[in-house]
Amino acid sequence: SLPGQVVDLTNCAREPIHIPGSIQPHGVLFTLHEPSLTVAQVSANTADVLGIEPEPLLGRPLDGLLDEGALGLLAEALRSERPQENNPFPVTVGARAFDGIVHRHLGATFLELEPVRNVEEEGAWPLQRLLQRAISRLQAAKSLRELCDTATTEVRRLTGFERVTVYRFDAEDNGEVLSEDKLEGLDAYLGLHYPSSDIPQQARRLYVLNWLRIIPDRDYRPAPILPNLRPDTQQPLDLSFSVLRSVSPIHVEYMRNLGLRASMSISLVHGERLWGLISCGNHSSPRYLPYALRAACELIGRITSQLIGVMEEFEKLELRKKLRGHQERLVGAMRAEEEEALAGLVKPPGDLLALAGASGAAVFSEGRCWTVGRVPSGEAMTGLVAWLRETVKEGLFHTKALSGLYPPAEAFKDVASGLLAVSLPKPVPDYVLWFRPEIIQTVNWGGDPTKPVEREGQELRLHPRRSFELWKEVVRSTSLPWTPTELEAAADLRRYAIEVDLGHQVIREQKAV
Ligand code: BLA
Repeated sequence: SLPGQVVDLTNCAREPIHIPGSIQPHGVLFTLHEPSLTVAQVSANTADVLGIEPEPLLGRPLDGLLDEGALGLLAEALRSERPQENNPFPVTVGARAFDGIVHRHLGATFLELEPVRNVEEEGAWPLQRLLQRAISRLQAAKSLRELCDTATTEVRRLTGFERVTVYRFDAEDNGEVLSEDKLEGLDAYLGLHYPSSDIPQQARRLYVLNWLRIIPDRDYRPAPILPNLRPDTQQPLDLSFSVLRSVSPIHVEYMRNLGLRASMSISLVHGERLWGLISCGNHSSPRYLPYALRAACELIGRITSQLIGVMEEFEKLELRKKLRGHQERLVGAMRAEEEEALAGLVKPPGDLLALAGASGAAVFSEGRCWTVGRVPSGEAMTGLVAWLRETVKEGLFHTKALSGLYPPAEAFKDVASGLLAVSLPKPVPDYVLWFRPEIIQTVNWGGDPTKPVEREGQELRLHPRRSFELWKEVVRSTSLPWTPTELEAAADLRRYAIEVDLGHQVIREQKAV
């Protein structure tokens, strides 16, 4: 937690989660001086895990503590630029077997030891065959949805977690559960939305650097690091890449309220951005996964991330192709008009709405108005057009939160929280308007948010259903955003409309002569 300060819901984003000063106690952590490999810092739980008190270890060399083989492997790993590429390596201390996990960060050398556990679910092995199968299935996916569904089922098969989901973050970092694979009988989270505050910014930044974190048992007692500050720098030890890093107490409270005993999440990264998470949870019991299995999950995360980029590009191209079809029919219809080109836009059924993914549209031309789909009342639209003529000078205007700019729109947010408008340069400009309803009415309620919540009050303050309510507040009077592809299609239509209109004008002038 923050030195001298209580972390609460208002200062989450300031909690320095990379320097908690402690670890989760299912393993032990050492930092080492190089090249002597003497112990600089050690976690306080060595007696529980290794059977040796921590204080006497400080300043001591590792030989005599680790077996010869492990010392050799450690030294060899540390000769490389990226010692972590050698993880895990076998270590024995006394008669106990451990996974040795090494890395360097900011001038500190870390050695973490996790006890080798007998994996009770033998079904999780053999790892290589499962991984092969997962990767070929991911690569065979034909859409973003199929890719995410495959990632959830394959990670669940590999890890045995009771629930695995893919969360996707939108442009504002609000999350949506896109895919889910779970034990029968658990509440469904599929389709539920969460506000960005559920995963604060510093955690997102960390998750872009370190792609996997696991909390095997939420009810752990953190083991402090001794001494608390690095002997060489007198600074807190940065645990960004430690596999045992102690997690935020706020997040632990969240898990408790969720009835979640263990969790693990794998980053999905697109460019420099946290695109989403493969999020795993266990309700009924703690869940320890060996390093090798976590590394396999991380690999699935990396391949999925790569394929997400490919799928999104592909889906954008497909959409563009589809929009071009709508555009061609609309331009044809405008050309076919004798008088007002714009009147043609409402003739081919569906095309005008589909062009912008809108639920309603209106065409204002020479003082007349045509509409398709769900639109505000005539009076409301007249007011809106008057406001546009007054305030908006660009040829293309769009917003996903109209009432924030034009307060009267609050009255018709059900129909038009989002507005996309193109104007045609005339003495009195003509308009084509597209409308989108408030987002709340367009999301798919996979998780049935109308279901009554069992617990009330304090207990619920960090509950996902509470988050869902919060998210609904965040997105009040807001529509889904207009995508760059849709905006491009509207701008293209505007150019064609001007062109066709000019053609009509020339014909009219010729007739007049
Ligand atoms: C981290 N929050 C997380 C993580 C998830 C969530 C998946 C990643 C860590 C992990 O794998 O457990 C959110 N988990 C969810 C959601 C669901 C779920 C939405 O299962 C839905 C079903 N969290 C809050 C608030 C704060 C907060 C209000 O809800 C801050 C005030 C903090 N969440 C928080 C912090 C972390 C976190 C600090 C980082 C934990 C860490 O890595 O140390």
